[in-house]
Amino acid sequence: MERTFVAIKPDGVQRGLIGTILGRFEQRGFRVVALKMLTASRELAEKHYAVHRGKFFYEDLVNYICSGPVVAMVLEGVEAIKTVRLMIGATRPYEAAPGTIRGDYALTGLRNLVHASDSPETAQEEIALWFTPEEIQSYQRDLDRWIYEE
Ligand code: FUP
Repeated sequence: MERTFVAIKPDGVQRGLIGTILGRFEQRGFRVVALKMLTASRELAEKHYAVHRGKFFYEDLVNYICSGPVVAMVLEGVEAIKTVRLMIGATRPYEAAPGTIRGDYALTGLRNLVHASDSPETAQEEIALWFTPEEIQSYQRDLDRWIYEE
């Protein structure tokens, strides 16, 4: 099993898409093992987007992620990192395939609704940045045997 970090960004919360976005991941079969709403501090946002520091869109990006409450979560499942990235779609929503979250609900760059870790290394870093170990639950569900082969 793999864990990945996902955040519904402020536009997703404002547009009333928390349930829709979370529901897609649940319906796909992922286990939600951590979940909280918070408004990211500038310090948290700068750490989260450290890789983009110095790029032309960095300031706007940090301001955007801090602009209102976000819903942060950790999802668990087989190939979670890759599969969740495929589910959210291309970074630029106008290039995101229909059927993806961005491709179905978003149109432009800095209103792309959702973030998801893009590699095992970033997943580990982002989970540790946004959650304490105590905030993450390990559990089994009876229905997992209908999602995963024995
Ligand atoms: P993603 O992982 O798909 O969210 O994409 P990145 O981590 O590469 O980018 C993070 C955010 O930066 C995106 F959500 C949107 C913004 N961005 C731009 O505004 N312009 C760019 O050229 C690249 C990223």
